[in-house]
Amino acid sequence: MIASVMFYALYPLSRFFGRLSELWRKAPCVYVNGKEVWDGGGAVSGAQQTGLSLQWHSAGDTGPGPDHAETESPQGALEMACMGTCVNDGNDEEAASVREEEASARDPVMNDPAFSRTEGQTHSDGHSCAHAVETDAHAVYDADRMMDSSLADLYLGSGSEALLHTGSPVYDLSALLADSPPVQTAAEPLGWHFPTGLGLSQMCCRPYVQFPDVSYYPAFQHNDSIEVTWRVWEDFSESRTGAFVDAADAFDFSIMSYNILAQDLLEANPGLYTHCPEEVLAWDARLRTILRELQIWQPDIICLQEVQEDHFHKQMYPVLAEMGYTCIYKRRTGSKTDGCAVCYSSERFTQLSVKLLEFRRPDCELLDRDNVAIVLLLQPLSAHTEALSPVCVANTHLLFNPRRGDVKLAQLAIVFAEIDAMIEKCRSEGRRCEVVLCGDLNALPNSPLWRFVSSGQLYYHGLPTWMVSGQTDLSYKVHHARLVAPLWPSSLGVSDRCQYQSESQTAASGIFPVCNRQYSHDSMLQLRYCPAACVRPADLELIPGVTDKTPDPEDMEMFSRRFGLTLHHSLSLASAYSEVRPDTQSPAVSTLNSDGAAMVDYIFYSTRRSGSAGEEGGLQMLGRLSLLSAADLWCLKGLPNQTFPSDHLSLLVKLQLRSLSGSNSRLV
Ligand code: KL2
Repeated sequence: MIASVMFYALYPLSRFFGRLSELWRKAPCVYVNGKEVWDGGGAVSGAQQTGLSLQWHSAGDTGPGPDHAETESPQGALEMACMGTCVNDGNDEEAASVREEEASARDPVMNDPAFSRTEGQTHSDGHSCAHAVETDAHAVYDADRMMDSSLADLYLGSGSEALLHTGSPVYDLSALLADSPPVQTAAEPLGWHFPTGLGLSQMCCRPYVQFPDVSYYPAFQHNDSIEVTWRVWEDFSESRTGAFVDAADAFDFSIMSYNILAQDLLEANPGLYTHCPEEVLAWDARLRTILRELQIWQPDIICLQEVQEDHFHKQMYPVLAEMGYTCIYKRRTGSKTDGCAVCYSSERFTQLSVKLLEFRRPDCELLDRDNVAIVLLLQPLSAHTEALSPVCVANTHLLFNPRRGDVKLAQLAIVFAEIDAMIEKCRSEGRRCEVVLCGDLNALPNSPLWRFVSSGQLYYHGLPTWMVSGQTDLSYKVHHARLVAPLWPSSLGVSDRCQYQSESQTAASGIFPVCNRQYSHDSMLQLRYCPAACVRPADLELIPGVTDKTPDPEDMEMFSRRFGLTLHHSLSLASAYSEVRPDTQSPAVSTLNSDGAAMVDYIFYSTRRSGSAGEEGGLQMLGRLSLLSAADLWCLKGLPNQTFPSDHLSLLVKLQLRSLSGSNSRLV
């Protein structure tokens, strides 16, 4: 009794004195991505980074709130409490892998965890959180356009003025998000961090408040520096190429790609989120955080994936419409309840045309999956609208199945064909068209699929289909399904240059006049030299002059000319994000779950190939919101967490479209 009375009396007192004495004593320095953003009124500490994990609280939780922000922290609500390294035990990797394959008639045994090849990215690889706090020299604050000044104030807290003048402060999403906490466990004690979930149990923690003689934890060392790693705005506006462009001749716009994790998919794959406390998985909380993130950045164009139909129509669309967006939604075919959405600011763009693509083709055996895409042609609106090229925006979520690179490539080819058709349409009107390709491609950087997008060609002949996306390593398998020409039947109407073929072209090519597997004799004859047909079965009896026939080189040549064995597209695209973080060289990831982490989301934009004519064209990247490494994200308890509501991070870039000096500019 006496003990508890003393506890209740002493606890608030000790907190009070603790806070007071904090102001007196040299407070710990706070680093955000290596930059000191707050020294608590004390002297700058020379101490360098320690391992850390993060603790943040709601405004109500920590006490600072708006009126305390000045004295407590410029982040308003960001508090650091626990230090030490979060070394994981490495035992949970297998346990989490309970994914079921997407309906795959041809690959019924899909148990391999996706992303297993992304070495060093899984949370169980013993990464120390110290990796997460290396410095980021690229953090530059860019208030221009990305948000108005009132937002900036809110975002950076009341200290933003000072920060703007003293160096390179960074965006701190949590400050905004925390100001009305979407998810909060009421039971969580102030400043204490009790990690939950697999692999996080060994995270070292320490209390925010020190209890003299009561704490089991080591005393707080005031010369310890505390570092916070965060997503920062990386400014490339200085390094952009080409001649200086008068602001009046340029149209800057921001575009976001974001897989928001459909609630139905989350619930269908609980094994992927075993590390998450229940409250961060609740849809209501995630919705609030997603909308808040959109409100913070207000991208001019938003490309969303995994948008559940009912959630979009009932909950997201009304808010987005209120924010001034026009939205296009396309649900996946079949029984899946999610789809893609593109929303654009009606003030900044007007729609010239739109195409909703379904990749499932009933008459084509290969294309039997339910993924979709949206391809839009948008006209930028400004005082010089007529001088601005339209922008073709494509948004897709390609098939997940790591084994089915063949399907992914065919789906992607349809997207490219549609983009090509839009470019052609512009060309016929004497206009150039720029391109932004966004989405979750379910393929890793440097994978064949990625290289195809980036370089415009892919020699695919003989490539095992699992290798296409780089998500998994199935090299131990004896039998591999391989890519052979033709990748898809000509009845699809898409050539291996990823362009729509007219019916007459399709007929002229003479292969597979119908896609319902009723092939004419002539069609079959044309396939006699395709690589698959040239494989000699091991047990084939040798009958001289009959079964020993090897194709004559000229015929083979003719065959490979017809089926180039190489896939092409005619765009020149650059990826806005690189596969490593520029500061730390650690792999940047865009998605993370219990199975691992990887970069699968992209924003590609059209560029001019260096040295090509029409050098003045193409889009320029002015900046982007940095990604994080897997280690960073595990320090934030993985994804989704209280701040990042999906198992993907949003990608956000700012691009510049230059107006044309004449109508003779060439197309991409
Ligand atoms: O990887 V994703 O998550 O881009 O975030 O895209 C797909 C997967 C998404 C749409 O199909 O649902 C997830 N194992 C794990 N995740 C799966 C599986 C699976 N078998 N099937 C679908 N998804």
